Amino acid sequence: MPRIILPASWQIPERLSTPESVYLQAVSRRSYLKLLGAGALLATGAWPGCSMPVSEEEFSKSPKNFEFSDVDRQVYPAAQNPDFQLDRPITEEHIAAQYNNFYEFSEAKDDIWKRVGGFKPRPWTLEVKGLVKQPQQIDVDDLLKTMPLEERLYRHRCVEAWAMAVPWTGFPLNVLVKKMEPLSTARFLRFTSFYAPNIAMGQRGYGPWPYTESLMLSEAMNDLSLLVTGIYGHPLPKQHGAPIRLVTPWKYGFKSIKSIVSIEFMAEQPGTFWNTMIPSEYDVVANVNPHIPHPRWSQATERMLGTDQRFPTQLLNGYAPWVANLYG
Ligand SMILES: Nc1nc2c(c(=O)[nH]1)N[C@H]1C(S)=C(S)[C@@H](COP(=O)(O)O)O[C@H]1N2
Ligand SMILES: [Mo]
Repeated sequence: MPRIILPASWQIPERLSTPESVYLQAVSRRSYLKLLGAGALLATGAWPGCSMPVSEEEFSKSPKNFEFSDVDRQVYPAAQNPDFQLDRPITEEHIAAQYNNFYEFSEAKDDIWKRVGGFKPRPWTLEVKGLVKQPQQIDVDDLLKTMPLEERLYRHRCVEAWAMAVPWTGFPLNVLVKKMEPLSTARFLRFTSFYAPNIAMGQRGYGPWPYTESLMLSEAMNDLSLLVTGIYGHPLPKQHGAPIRLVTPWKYGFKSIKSIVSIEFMAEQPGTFWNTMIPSEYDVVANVNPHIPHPRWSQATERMLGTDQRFPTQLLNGYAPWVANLYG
């Protein structure tokens, strides 16, 4: 495979760059051609697969990408937890819903919402296994009935330097962990996403599919770690990771794994999707840190989706009061 020379990052406006996909593009011939074409198009300001979001009105006419199950109807909207306040406006729903990272469906961000139609998030079973006393297969509806759902306003910071601020609905991961009774040998959790290359075209391309992520048990037990089933007061649309995803707001967004099918308790640090592919760019711990640049761009500031407003990046994404003690 020839080495592909990418345009230097300063040649691509940040809003047009797709850094997490560069490696995937470099290993797939179809995408390689797309990339070369893109290089030529840069001069004209066009960029394939990167269009403006449609208006709120137009968006409201498109398929919603989420449904309420009978249980959902009883639990949404959940009460907001006042402990989590924002220092910036909430990102508009139709903006967040049109700009996603979900490589199972596309390497672009602006068309995930149009490509998830074939994905069926119900019925859905979450398997909890490994070093626990109570391994279980749990139907997501049963989880919703038994877990303490709440709404939290969280900032979300992608490693690519875009950010959003959204109301998630979910429950603390530590509630589930305690119920499963981890053995004393358990030190890590491995999260695995679904695998269905027949409907998720991206999984036909290169990558250690299915997508996996990990947390230290101590991180999983922190109150900030949230298993999320909803956003903006309703169940998660498919593009946001229906029916259940992780959210760890002090870490870069790639840790917030979507559409989880299993959580395994382990003694050793497991391999993870991005870290396995590009360890130099995607750290396993991945705590937000303005002082440690990504090898190809600065992490000093972040750009809010929708407004393009820039904020200085905060250490641990502003969540140091909750999590700094985890890292000594
Ligand atoms: N299964 C899976 N989970 C994933 C990803 C992915 O490609 N596949 N992308 C991650 C990245 S890089 C980010 S920034 C967030 C984006 O979440 P959002 O699209 O809901 O904003 O999802 C994360 N979870
Ligand atoms: Mo990301």
